[in-house]
Amino acid sequence: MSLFSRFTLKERIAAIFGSKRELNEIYANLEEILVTADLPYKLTEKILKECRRQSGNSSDRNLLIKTICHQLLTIFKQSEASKFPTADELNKDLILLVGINGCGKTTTAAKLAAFYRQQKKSILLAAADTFRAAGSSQLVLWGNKLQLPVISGDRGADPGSVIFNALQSFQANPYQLLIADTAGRLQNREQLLKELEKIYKISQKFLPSEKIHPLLVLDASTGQNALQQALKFNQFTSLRGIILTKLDGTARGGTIITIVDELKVPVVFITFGEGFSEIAPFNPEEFLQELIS
Ligand SMILES: Nc1nc2c(ncn2[C@@H]2O[C@H](COP(=O)(O)OP(=O)(O)O)[C@@H](O)[C@H]2O)c(=O)[nH]1
Ligand SMILES: [Mg+2]
Repeated sequence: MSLFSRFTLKERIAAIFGSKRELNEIYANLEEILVTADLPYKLTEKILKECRRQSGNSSDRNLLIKTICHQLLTIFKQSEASKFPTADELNKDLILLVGINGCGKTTTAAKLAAFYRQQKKSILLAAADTFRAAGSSQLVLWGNKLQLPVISGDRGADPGSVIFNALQSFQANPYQLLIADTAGRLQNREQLLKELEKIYKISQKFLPSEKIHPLLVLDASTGQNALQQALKFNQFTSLRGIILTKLDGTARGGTIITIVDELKVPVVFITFGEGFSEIAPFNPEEFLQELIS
C-alpha cells in the first residue's frame, strides 16, 4: 500500500480531465485542488500562471500535470543547495530536534537513531525534554529498546545542562552522531525558544556550526500556521532541514512546499507510523508523484 494512498488529489485531478471542460474551468479546478492541498494561494497562482505560459491553450492533462510537478520539484531542488549530509558524511555531528508539542520529536529521535545505526553509525541520544513528566523517560525507554545510550536529566532540570553533559560525553567517546530531543510547548513560547537558543549556543561551544543540524519536526496535518512555526524556530536555531511526520494519517503534507519555498531548507526525512522503523529519507519525486500526478 502506498504511503499516500489516502491522497485524493490524484483522483480529483483525473476527474477534472475526465469530463470535457473549458480550459478556464480546468484552471479554476486546478487552483481549487492545489489550494485545498494546502498550497498557499500566491504560490498556486504563480504555478498556474507558469502553466499557462508553458502550455498555451493546451488542455492536455499530462502536459499540465507535468508542468505543475516540474515547478514544485524546482522548489525542492532549490532547497537542496543546503543539502543535508549523507550518513557517510556524518562524523561528530549533532542533530537537534525542535518543534511544538506532540509533533513527534521523541519518536523521531528514536527512529533516526535506528535509521543511522543501520548505517553503522555510533550514536548517543540526549533527552533534553525535562519539562514534561514523561518527556525524558520516554526517550530513555526507546534507548533501552534500541540498546543505545541516552544522556538524560530529571524533570525540571535545566535542558542546557543535559545538552552540556551529552556533548561532553559525545566528545570524550568515539560516537559519530548525537541526536538530541528537546521540549516543545505551545504556551510560554518565547521562553521555550530562548531555551533552544541557549541549547544551540552551548552546542557551538563544542562543535563548529556546520556540524550542528537543528531539524524542525513538523506534523503533516499542521495547516496554515506551519509556516509561522517554521519561521519562528528558524529565527532561534537556524534550521537545517525539516522532518515531516505522520504521513500515514489523512494529512496531505502540501504545506511543506510553502516552507521549503520560503526558508529554502530541505525536507530530510518523512515518518509514517509509530514504530521505530517507520522513517525514510525524503524523496521529492516520489512525494510529488503521490501528491499530484
Ligand atoms: N501515526 C503516527 N504517529 C506518530 C508518528 N510520529 C509520532 N507519532 C505519535 O505522535 C504522538 C506524539 O509523539 P512524540 O514523539 O511524543 O511527540 P513530541 O511531543 O514532539 O515528542 C505519539 O503518540 C507518537 O506515537 C508518525 O509518523 N505516525
Ligand atoms: Mg517529546
